[in-house]
Amino acid sequence: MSSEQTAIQVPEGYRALDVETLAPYLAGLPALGARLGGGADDWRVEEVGDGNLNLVFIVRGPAGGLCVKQALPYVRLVGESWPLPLDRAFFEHEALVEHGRHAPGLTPAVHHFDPVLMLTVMELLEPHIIMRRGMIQGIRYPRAATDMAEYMARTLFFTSDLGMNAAEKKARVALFCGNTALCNITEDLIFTEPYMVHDNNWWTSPQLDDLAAAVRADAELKRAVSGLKCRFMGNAEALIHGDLHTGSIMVTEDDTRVIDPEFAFFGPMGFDTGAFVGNLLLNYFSQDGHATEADDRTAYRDWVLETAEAFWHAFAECYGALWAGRTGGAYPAALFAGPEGEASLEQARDDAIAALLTDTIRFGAAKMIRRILGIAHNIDFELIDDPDRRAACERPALLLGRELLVNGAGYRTIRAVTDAAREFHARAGA
Ligand code: SR1
Ligand code: MG
Repeated sequence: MSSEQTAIQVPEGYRALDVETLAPYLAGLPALGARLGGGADDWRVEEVGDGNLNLVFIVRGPAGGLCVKQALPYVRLVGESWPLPLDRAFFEHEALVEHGRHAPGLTPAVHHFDPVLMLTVMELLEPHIIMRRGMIQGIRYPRAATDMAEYMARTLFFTSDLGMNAAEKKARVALFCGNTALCNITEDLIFTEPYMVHDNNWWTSPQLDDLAAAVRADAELKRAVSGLKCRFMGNAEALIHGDLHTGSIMVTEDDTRVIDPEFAFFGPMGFDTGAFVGNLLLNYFSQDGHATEADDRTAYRDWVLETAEAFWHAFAECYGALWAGRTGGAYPAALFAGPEGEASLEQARDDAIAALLTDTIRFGAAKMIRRILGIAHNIDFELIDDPDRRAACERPALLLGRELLVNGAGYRTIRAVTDAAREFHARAGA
């Protein structure tokens, strides 16, 4: 637990629900009851949360289903010894609604928010599964790259100073500044703890002891990650999701929905784009650990990198097109009139997208490192039972993370990044 975290007061009326008490609660909300059909006795409730923080219930009735997510006043992964404010559910609901407005069809529909119980009732996404779980099984998602590109281009553009009125944006920045506890988790768990001796850290040991020690002794890397942390803390560019790994995406082969924006605040756009790319790279390196005699996963590994490339190209195109259509207060049309002005504006847009690629690469790299050395790991690696086999996958991922975090500015295209992944993978197998 961080020194900044203190005991949390639970507001009057708050109680954590369970499989017995959720149905009577929903029965008191007729609009939700109607979606389920029948009465409380007809509803089946399961608790299915497998994330680090919250309770998640699925409720099914004769007419349909619902998903209910409730914040617990502590970190579920650790227990009551790590208190966590319930108001993250408020920020999550705000972000879900706002992102849903900007990226229609790419988030779950929200049916209800309870500000006392800190729970949100949403559309039950079926037959969707968590993208990370599908990728571990080697399932391809043909729409994921372009859907995620559209989600990020639209949510980031329309909540930035390009797409939003200045006064309105400042009011939203002020509101989301309240999500300090979750920002603090990111600041500690991603940008600080993996680079020092800390009780929260763990890794595949003893196989990766040498790399963990090398990271702690790496002054250049620590300088780079601290600079990045400073950008995370001080750059209120857009309303970011804040935890956009492949566990926050639900998919079928023809539908994509982004869930769980409880870490949302106004931060650097590259933190979201980087989360997605960094987690694709982690999955790429994990594939050898899931290979079988029937499928060595070579073709799937290629698909994962092609997805990262397709994502970035589609993102740059969609974000660039939005910029061309509406530049808001930051680049006033009056300053860019005529053919020369238009060319100059195009240059500004290309420069901004190039800078965003650098942020994407470096934030993505920080996310790779934290998932191997920090407190919260990815099942992409954790489901590889044999620790030698797991470490053999994690080692090149960690080395690439270090390279991209320190030298990310030198990678001018997404293809340069995926080529580096291929090279680090090949070198590890040699
Ligand atoms: C203690 S919470 C650890 C992680 O879980 C969430 O998914 C975020 O990634 C956070 O950093
Ligand atoms: Mg989450």
